[in-house]
Amino acid sequence: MTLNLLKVLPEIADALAENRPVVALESTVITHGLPWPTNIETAKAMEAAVRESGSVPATIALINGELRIGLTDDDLEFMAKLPSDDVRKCSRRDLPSVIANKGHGSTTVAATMILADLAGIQFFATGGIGGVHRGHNFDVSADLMELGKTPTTVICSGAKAILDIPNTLEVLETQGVPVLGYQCDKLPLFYSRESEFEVNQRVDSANEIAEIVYAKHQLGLKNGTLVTVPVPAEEEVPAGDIQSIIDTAVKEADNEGIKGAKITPWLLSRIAELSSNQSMKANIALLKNNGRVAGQIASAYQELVNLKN
Ligand code: PSU
Ligand code: MN
Repeated sequence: MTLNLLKVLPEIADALAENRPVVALESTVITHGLPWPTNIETAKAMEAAVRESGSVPATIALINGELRIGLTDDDLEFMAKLPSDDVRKCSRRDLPSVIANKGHGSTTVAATMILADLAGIQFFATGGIGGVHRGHNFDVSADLMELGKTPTTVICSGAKAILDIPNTLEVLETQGVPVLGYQCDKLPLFYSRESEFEVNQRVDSANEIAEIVYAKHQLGLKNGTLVTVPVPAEEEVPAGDIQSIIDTAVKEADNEGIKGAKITPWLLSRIAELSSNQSMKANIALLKNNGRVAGQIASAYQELVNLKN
């Protein structure tokens, strides 16, 4: 029933049927996270990075109400050029109405986790997850709840400092989500390689992550896993350089009364405006790097499963 709703690209359907590694990618970063043409260039570079590490990329979105698992180059360009008002930023709550209205929708971390899971894809690479908003402790991204109940492993660079990081970690703890640090002990802060907050466990290789995800699967636990990967050192923007820009943007958003689903995209574009190209470069570099690491983890997991069976 559900599977009939999904339109899976043949290359991805074949890979899944043959137990080859596949990595899901989200589309809100394309429609609401980055401007044209950086968005399409980055989306393609991320897909290429997944391929280079031996996995098949599956970018997820809704086009005319169809659930697309994998986009062709034409689909990607179509989504990347859509004015953000013509495409719904879809979290869990938005999926039914966009399907029913035959609308266009980009998927957030929460919605991408759901659709990847329905398609049988276990690993998903993105930039940053949503979290608890600073000064608005009831504005908690549905991403955090989704991580508590959908078994997708999300590979990202932590969360942006636009968020309340300690409270975001508290919610993840309550939701039972392991926060793993890929070759790091402290939680990465998107543009910056580390924060003052410790991850639950440091992991140094894709194999180590595969073992943890496999053990969780064997236990029958249905929650997700968060793997946090620091931005490559050459492209890092030190916290001191970006912090005042982030603080300004958060204050302005408050003054303008920006709320709900609009706040994350608003802050992202304001920070891009207020900062030099450096922040954009970090953003692109970490997305590509996360695609590469996710491809390695998905491959390691498949090898482990083959070995155990
Ligand atoms: N953080 C970023 N870039 C992004 C997002 C978050 O640095 O593009 C997007 C992701 O798709 C994430 C969503 O799932 O914003 C969270 O939005 P909200 O806070 O409204 O749940
Ligand atoms: Mn919110």
